[in-house]
Amino acid sequence: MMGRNAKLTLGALALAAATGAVFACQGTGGGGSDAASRVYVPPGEYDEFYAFMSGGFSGNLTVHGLPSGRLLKTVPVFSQFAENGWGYNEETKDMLMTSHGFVPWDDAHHPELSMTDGVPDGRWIFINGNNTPRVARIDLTTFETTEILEIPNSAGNHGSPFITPDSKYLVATTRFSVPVPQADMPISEYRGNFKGMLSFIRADRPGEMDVAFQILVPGYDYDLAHAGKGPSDGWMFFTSYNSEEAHTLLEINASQKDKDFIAAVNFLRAEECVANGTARQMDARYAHNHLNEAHIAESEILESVTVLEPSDCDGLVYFLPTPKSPHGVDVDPTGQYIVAGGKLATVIPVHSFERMQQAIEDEAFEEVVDGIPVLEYEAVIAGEVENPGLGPLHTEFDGRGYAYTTAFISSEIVKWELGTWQVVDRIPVYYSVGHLMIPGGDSAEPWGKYLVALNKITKDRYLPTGPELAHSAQLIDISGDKMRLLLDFPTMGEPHYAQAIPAEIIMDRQLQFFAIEENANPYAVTSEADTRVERDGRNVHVYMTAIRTHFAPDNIEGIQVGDTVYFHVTNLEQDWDVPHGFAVIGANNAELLVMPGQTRTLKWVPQRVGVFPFYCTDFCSALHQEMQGYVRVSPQGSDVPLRWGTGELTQAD
Ligand code: RUQ
Ligand code: CUA
Repeated sequence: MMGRNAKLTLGALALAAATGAVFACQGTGGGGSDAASRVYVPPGEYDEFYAFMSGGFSGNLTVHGLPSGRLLKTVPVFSQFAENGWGYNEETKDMLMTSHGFVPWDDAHHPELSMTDGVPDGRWIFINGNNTPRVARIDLTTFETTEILEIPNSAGNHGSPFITPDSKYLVATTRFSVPVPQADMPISEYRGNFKGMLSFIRADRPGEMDVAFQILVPGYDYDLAHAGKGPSDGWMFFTSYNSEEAHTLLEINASQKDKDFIAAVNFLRAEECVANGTARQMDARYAHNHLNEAHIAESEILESVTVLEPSDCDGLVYFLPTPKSPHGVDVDPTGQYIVAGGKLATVIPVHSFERMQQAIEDEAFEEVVDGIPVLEYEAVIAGEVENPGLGPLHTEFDGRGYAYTTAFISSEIVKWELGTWQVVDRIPVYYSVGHLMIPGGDSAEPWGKYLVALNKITKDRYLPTGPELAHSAQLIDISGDKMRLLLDFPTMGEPHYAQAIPAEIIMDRQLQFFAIEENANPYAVTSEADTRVERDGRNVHVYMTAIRTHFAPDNIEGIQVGDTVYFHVTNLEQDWDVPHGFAVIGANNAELLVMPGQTRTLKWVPQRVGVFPFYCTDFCSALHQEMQGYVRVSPQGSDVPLRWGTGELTQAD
């Protein structure tokens, strides 16, 4: 009963925080007089950081500049995106294939930059799909999703895609335990029969993401993860809740115990056990998709996966008792401290990696669960941060010895000192903050100048826009002793997590156009002389080029109702920032947006007789409006010959 009452009180506080009542007396502004100049990026100048925000239920990733908060780009990942044809055009739709078929949506939570020596290096950014378990790689020379791997034996890929300091592995955990392998069984038989899975994915070989091994663990809910670094490199830490193994009304039934666990996994030990033949191969079905050399998606279904059980591989997994339904787990820049965000805890527990190793050596075990030793809390804890705010969730670090934790219920960021565990500052945020982000703030070397609070509830912060408001990010200056709120800016979808990197690390690596002589698309044409239309039964292939300011061919005749027409449009431009678009009336997918030097294909099935225009959708030049053409569609079986061209039409043989 006690737990239940406590929860009601927390609920009431959450409501108060959400409506701003808690902080009404403190005002809702921020900054001070020079806040505007701190975030002002004069026209023509660049932002200092790229920030990558997850798009939550949009399935996308958005790119913002900091400190301005300006939206620079939306990168479609687990979604179809009509703005540029991603997931609609013939070259990219296989990126969204899964073992469940075509799945053009997901719930994207945690962007994670690749790292070298524990520091973000700007090669790639990864992001998870929560719902149909997937991880994606985005290439940061093109800002394009180039690879997606489905995760087998997983349900709710939340704790993902946290990466090792050398980018060798990223991890993926199952939030929901399920029967492994999947089976038709009563839900009431959850306890002991449903299992969790911790997946290690080889991440440092583009185009070859691969589940290196999975670790079968008890049927809890595995929530988040972070890799060790420095002395703790070689370990991965995962939070879990529901160690009660409840299968219904988790809000009550999974909050019974004082402590749940952080699972500490020695993945170097896992590599040994796999090499020793301790693992087994398990049947599975999961998709691996990537853009090949021709920049075309290839999708394959994989059929087996390597699974390790802790009871067969001693020293692989240890449980660290952690109060109370922990959510985030964050490792400080030195790699010594492992910080948990116990959603319902009254303190922030901080474990010591050194003490953990000692406890393992001393066998200071409370018990052993499914072959996994549970270390004594007192033996591993380094300290507890008192008075951390209500509902601590996530922590990041500034590299100067301070940690910053979000408090969801009391809507604040709490700054505290590593080692003394003393709270040194706190600042209200608006409202109900989930993640926070400091550029490099989960790495070995944070760029600790700004902090971005990613807030769940917006309420009165922006002009109202009906029932749904944009989510709100808040930029906070952390360069001094006191945190200062500088800026609010709206975000797309629900940004759970974000990461940021100094602009100079990636801006000079940007690809400005694709070299036309390297275009390996089988339907590419690299000169207008080669443009043509070919009929193959009911399929018609249009080999088309676009250059300022015309398409070739721009007139096509001899198409028939019931044909499937593929417009393969090659953009012949070899210059930066000159995409051409292509749209045709009645296209029931999207337009194409074709980058310079690239080929993209739109499928069109004309339904009626007539003469139909197509046009360029991207304002590419002064005569962009002239960039148009016609397709003549005749009845099925018509004797109108297949002809195409610009000016006089050429006829097919
Ligand atoms: S999770 S706050 Cu994926 Cu914390 Cu959103
Ligand atoms: Cu090409 Cu507008």
